[in-house]
Amino acid sequence: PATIRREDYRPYPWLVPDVALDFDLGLEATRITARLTVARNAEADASDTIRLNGDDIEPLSIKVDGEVSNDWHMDGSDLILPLSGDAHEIEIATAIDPSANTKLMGLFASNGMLCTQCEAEGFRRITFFPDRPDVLSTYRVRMSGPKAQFPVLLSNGNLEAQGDGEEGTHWAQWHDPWPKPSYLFALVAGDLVANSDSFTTMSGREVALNIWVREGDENRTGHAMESLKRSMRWDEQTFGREYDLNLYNIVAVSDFNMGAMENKGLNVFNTKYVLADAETATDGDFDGVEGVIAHEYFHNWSGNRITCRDWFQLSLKEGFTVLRDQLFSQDMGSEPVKRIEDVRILRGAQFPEDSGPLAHPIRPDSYREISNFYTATVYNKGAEVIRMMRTMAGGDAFRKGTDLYFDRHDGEAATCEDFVTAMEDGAGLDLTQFRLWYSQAGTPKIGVRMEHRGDRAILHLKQDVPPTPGQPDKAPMPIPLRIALFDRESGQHDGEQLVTLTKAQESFSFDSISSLPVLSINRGFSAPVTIEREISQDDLVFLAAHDDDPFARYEALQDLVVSHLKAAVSGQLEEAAKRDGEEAITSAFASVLADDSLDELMRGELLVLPSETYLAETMLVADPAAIHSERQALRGAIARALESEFLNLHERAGAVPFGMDAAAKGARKVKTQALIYLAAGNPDVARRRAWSQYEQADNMTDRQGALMVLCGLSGIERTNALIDFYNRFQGNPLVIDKWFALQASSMHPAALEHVKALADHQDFTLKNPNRVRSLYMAMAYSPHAFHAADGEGYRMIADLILALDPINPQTASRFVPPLGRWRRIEPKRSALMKEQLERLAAAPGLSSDTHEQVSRSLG
Ligand code: BAL
Ligand code: ZN
Repeated sequence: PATIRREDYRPYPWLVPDVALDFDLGLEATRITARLTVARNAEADASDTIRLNGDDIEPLSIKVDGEVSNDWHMDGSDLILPLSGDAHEIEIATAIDPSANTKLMGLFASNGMLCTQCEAEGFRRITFFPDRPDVLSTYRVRMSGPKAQFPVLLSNGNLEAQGDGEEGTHWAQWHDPWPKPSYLFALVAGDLVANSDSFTTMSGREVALNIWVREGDENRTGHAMESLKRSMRWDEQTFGREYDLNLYNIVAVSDFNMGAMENKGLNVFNTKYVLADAETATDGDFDGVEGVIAHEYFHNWSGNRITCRDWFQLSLKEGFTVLRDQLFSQDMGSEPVKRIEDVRILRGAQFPEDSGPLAHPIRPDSYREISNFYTATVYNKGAEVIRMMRTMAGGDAFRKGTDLYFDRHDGEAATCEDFVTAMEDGAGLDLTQFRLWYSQAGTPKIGVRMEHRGDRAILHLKQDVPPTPGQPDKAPMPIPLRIALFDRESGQHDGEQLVTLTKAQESFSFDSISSLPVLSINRGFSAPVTIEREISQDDLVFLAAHDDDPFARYEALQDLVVSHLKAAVSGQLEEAAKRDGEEAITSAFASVLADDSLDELMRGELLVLPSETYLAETMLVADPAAIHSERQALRGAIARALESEFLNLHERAGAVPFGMDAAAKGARKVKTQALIYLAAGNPDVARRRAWSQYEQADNMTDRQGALMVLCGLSGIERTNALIDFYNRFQGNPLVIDKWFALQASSMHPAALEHVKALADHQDFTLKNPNRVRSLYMAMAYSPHAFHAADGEGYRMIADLILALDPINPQTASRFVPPLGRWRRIEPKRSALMKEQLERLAAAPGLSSDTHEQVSRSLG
């Protein structure tokens, strides 16, 4: 398809106030009759035709104002109808085969049920429609189908009527009173059971809550239900947002491209983000369920009540909703730990995007396939940008800004500009320069130097926003940095301050400072930037031990490790200097292990080494093999020096009984961390400990942690644990996904061979996105396997893309970005990566999704 540009936006010439849809349901044949009332849009240029988008469908019959029309034509896959009057009724019939819909966009079959996914452009695969987010309609949906096969019939809004039909059929009619764009339409028909509950809103309205799953899964929906109720209460208390229907349905499906979808009143979820119990889900899975349930719920206001004018504004709803779910999870658990996890995701997924060929601003200027722009940049950097506004405004003023935004734009399809303006008016900020965060891509690099003169400390800051595709020159942006100046003697500071760098270079002076302080900067990760500070190893050790901002403390430890590993990987580190570095890091880790003031969750975070991907990101050109071996060597050195501490930690944590409280979760986290270190320092001890942790586990967190460590080691324990795990959980797809992923991402030298064998396993299928990701995404993001020196990892990913693309292009295109890193990898591997991209580019019949990613990656 052609490139679509933000600047070309025009309002749609027609309003479509009402839509009536009639579905005659069947897994292999579903017939749809759509009736649209249309009226001229006075705010748009007049047109004597109407363009209705279609994709892979044909009109079976068309009526205008009740009369059969033959006066239409197709323009590509769009339907064009002449319309002469000011208002009309259009009726169109289409038919589709949901069982053949392997793209999982539009109406598709999954495990004998029918369900929909319409964001971003799936509705056009059901019927012809102005499939764009600024056309808002109320929907009435009638569906009928065989009662035995589809006892449950759901759509958006409220159930108006239902009844039995002829020959074992039944029907239901739903009405959604809230005008919505087509991407929020949903329909589900299947044999499902519900976990039902209710919630009383702040104005005293009772809302019925249902989580629909396949029979047998209902006892694993308790955590999702509790998370939903907590989200509803939190959004009332924190953002003043109340739910607006008397019914909230969630349906879990096992074949799904995304994590979940916020359709009005009828969320459709990947089972991965609904089903959880201690036996089959890790603590991380529980957190994932809570976060995604909250995210989709929060969309009811940030996304549904106020939607996006066009898809360039995607971050308006996604960035804001990610921020809202992050703040919610911070409030539900440990705020600093959640912040560290979110920054780790940003650095692992978004920083590489921002520094590579796919870099784009959080509000992109052009696209060919919008599905390629559901990115970490739009979501996670988008959240960081709004978080910066909150930091600059303060919590209360920020709330005034969001209140104004919700009031002003309720019921509209809005823009990012609308949000920023509401924030200016409501929170009292001047965001003139700040708007650059919406238009400029690239992660700013902040140079930091501290100077002491007389009784003043002077902080010298400079910023550099690197060039990105299509944006060679950047203007300086406002960078809000929370800082503290520590006195070396007392280990204290006089209070945190916010400095905002607005120029390319700027100095900030602080009075009454008697000696050169130790600078703690970007506390809480107040700006999504890279800090390049001139700082000694001693000062980092100081901050790693003393900083009272937990994020900054974590960061000091990370910096200590990153600077050491960068030097080690460059090969410029003398043996003695290497030993000094290892000793400094070891002693910092010893302090972390011994610090009684830390809770175990935080200790667990502090013990995580920077990922190989993040380390590569800090280097202009990375050698993945050198990074892997130096990182493992450092881990081994720490582990050998602190073996008895890690053994003690493993034992102490192992004695904590199972529970879902923070202390028990923390114990599980450090338990597996201890095993990871022991595996690097003393594999024999680790193997025995891991096997016993595996065998004795009464929960998935411990079991998976032990299996992960065993997967990276050789020996009979590895084989036995893998066999046991498979047999124990056979028939539970989400757990079998783990079994695939643990092997594919393992530290084992033969990981790639394991992936090849697993691709032939009876349980492997390209038709299920979770399964594909569990094997191949795990491998593509495991640098050790993906970057095999002979290029086999690259070949395998390219082979996968070619095999998957005809089945599910949206999921296939997601595998291109790892290959797109080729310019930042050492020359030999770089050439092999590029070769695979060129092979893909030359492949006939590539989908537009994958083609766009491949050509941008080579461009
Ligand atoms: N809107 C797509 C899924 C999500 O971000 O919630
Ligand atoms: Zn979302």
